[in-house]
Amino acid sequence: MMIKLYYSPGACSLAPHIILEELGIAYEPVLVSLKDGENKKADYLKINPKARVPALNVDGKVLTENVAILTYLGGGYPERGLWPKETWKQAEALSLMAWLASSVQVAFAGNVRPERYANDAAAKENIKITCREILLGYYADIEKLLTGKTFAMGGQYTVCDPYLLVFYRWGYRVGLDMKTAYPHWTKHAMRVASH
Ligand SMILES: N[C@@H](CCC(=O)N[C@@H](CS)C(=O)NCC(=O)O)C(=O)O
Repeated sequence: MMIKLYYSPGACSLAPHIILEELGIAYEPVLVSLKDGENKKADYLKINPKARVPALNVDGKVLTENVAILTYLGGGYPERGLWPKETWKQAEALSLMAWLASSVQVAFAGNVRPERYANDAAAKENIKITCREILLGYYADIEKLLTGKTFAMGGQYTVCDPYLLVFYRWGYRVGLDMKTAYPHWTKHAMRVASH
């Protein structure tokens, strides 16, 4: 099997990147530098017309979206135990990942790149402020979710955990004092980093 992961340092592609390393399977990491705009170049658009990372190429077929890639990697290697066994737990993992992708990441993007959603200066400023408030609400939800838990799904480390680490690291990018504000999430991040 030939697997390639298209990634950019620090981007949300970090989650499948960590999982590929943990699975210990052969794969080729392909750098698509977002800061150099490589995701918008013709060569990459042929791979992912959405111009985003991550993208996973498996034997010539391309999968995009973290939720799908993480589900594929977790569920595709059940013996590695990175994906819940019970359907209900799987649905819970999907629920968390879908929320991270469709709500938390979108609020983050509105805070750091309001130009994605508006072109008027006052509107952009307003989106930035509003999305920051929404993001802080979501971060508080994550702190609550991780309180009293070893990993996001409970005792089992799953593909959801490195996905949460992405947002933990991004907290610093928007100037949050993660250690002080989110002690349970901080412990979780340290557990994930040393897993
Ligand atoms: N919904 C997608 C979002 C992917 C996404 O937005 N990736 C960012 C990096 S974290 C990106 O490629 N941004 C490039 C850009 O906006 O130009 C997913 O969850 O995979």
